[in-house]
Amino acid sequence: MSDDSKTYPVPEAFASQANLTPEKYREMYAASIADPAAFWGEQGKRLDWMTPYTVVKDVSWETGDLHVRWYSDGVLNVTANCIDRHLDTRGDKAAFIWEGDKPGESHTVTYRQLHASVSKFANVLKELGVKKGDRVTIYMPMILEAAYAMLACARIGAVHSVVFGGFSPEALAGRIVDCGSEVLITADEGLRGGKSVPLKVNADKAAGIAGGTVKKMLVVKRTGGNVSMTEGRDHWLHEIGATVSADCPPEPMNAEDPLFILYTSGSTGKPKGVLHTTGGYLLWASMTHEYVFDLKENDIFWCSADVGWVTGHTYIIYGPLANGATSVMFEGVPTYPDASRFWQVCDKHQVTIFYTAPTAIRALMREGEGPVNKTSRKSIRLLGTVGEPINPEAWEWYFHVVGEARCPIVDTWWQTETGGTLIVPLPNTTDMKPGAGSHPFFGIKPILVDADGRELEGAADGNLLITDSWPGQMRTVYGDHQRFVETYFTAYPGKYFTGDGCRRDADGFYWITGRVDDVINVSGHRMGTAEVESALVSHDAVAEAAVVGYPHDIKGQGIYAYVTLRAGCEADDALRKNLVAHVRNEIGPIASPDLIQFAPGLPKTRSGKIMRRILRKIAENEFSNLGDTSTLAEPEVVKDLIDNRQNR
Ligand code: 6R9
Repeated sequence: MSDDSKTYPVPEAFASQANLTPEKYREMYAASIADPAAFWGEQGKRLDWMTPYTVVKDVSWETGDLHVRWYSDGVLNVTANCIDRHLDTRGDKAAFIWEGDKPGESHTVTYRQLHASVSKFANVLKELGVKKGDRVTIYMPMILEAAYAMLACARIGAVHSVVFGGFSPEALAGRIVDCGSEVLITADEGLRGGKSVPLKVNADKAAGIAGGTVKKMLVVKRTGGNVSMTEGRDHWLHEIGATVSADCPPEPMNAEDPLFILYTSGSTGKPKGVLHTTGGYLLWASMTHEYVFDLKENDIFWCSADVGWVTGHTYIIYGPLANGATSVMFEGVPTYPDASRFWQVCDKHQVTIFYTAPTAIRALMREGEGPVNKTSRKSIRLLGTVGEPINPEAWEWYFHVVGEARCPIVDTWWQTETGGTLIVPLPNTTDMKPGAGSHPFFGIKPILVDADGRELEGAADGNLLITDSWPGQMRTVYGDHQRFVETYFTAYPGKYFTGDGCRRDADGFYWITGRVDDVINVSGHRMGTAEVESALVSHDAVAEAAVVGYPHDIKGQGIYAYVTLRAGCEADDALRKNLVAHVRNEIGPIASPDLIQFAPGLPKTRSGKIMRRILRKIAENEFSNLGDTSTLAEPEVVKDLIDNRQNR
């Protein structure tokens, strides 16, 4: 359990060199709230504009006329900001230090080299016919070409949609079709934890499922594994790359032109294409990266996320590069070849700021202190976490064992939708409470409300809303503005509903308590229960399925599936295995159910709605207090569910 009263002061050695102070934070925060247009007008100057903006904020959160625009008459290019403007002063500085899956394989890319590689890649895309505004899907392992591909799109004004390399062909195809992406960039194979991932094979299957949408496929050679190339459609990057010039001027983009789409799970329906635009997003990425991580010119920053998630977009690519920082890009996994890999990489590259997910911390914690203690970690001065609430035990371990009580921890709360961090204990501005997201970033006004939308004052527990826009906010759901309005602005009109529950303690610290909708957070990855359910019912044996989360030691939440079978189907372990394989096939390994319970029936209301509250309680092993079950159509199904529960 979290303990409100347990606090740690910022370690002295850190405090004495920190960029911020509590006073400075208070002053800037007050200014950002008192006059947002003036504050953001000033902050916008951290970017280089081809045409400066005169309008700062043009936002309405009224459901009838919902629009979010920042710096809307400004013109800029993201890569001019992330690369070109650093060339004079940082041309020979490392932009990326790439560390391969296999220890010993690493290399460094300077800003000047990055400029050449991205320009070439952009010219390759032009050769393939990609134009400003076109959508390009990127399905790649964690290799530098993934970064080049994203930046090449931004250079010519194409809109990238990165799909995590662990997603299945089905999931990839759905995302390709949704945004009408005619170009797909992939690699022959990925490499993770010593195993190869058949990306090109998956991409071929996805192109087949997407039925003619994919006109061109650009393939990067990573492993040299054997793959088949479709004549006329598929091209090797190294072949076209050898023919194009390394000169590609950055395309002038309006601040509100789309930069990328990133699909994320919600409580209903298929994943939505979260759309971010050029100016406001880049500003948010850059500013949060600098302030949240106390950034200095000589830092070596490492965010261990995958570029397939928003954390990779903002804190591997856009934030660090906009700030001219050096960042580590890691192809592998925390436990390969063994559980000290993270810390060995920190020592090897002298990482100063390390940012990872609670699920990785818990997995490493399970291996004990040995793998940590055999490394030095002296270079590290700041630690960060993201993706899910961090339990105090994991926080303490991260602080004491990994950071030797020397490094503050920034627990960054944010979402794909928010573009970058919104709630965080900014370094050296506050005492730290293990597990607390703590305080709002500049310009962010969080409030807590009860189920009826009444604002709660003081110490309270409720739903977390944000009351005003910030530049990094998503602009729409790609192709479905109404869904944007309905998902985020309808339950509490005029305010942004985060989908998260949150507690504010008596000292004013915010503690994120987790999703209050039908989204579960498995190892920091968002899964809509509806997606897993629809994958399950697409199996011939399944009549009906209901999926809920349950507490899981390492993953944070595990996936618990209740399944009713069609008549004549045998409820046995073979079918269980079969269903898990089916879901992996439909969505990907991250959606694999951890527990499957076969049930003769599911608890439903008389109007036929599945009572998830009851299913959640049983999955959590808290069935002694199921609340009111009198509205159930068939109350007796509950007894069977309890008797046959899997989570004992
Ligand atoms: C960045 C990212 C967003 C959801 C979010 C919340 C959970 C993220 C958290 C956290 C507690 C943190 N979440 N960071 N919960 N403390 N520091 O993860 O984006 O994949 O869209 O997930 O993750 O529930 O609503 P995304």
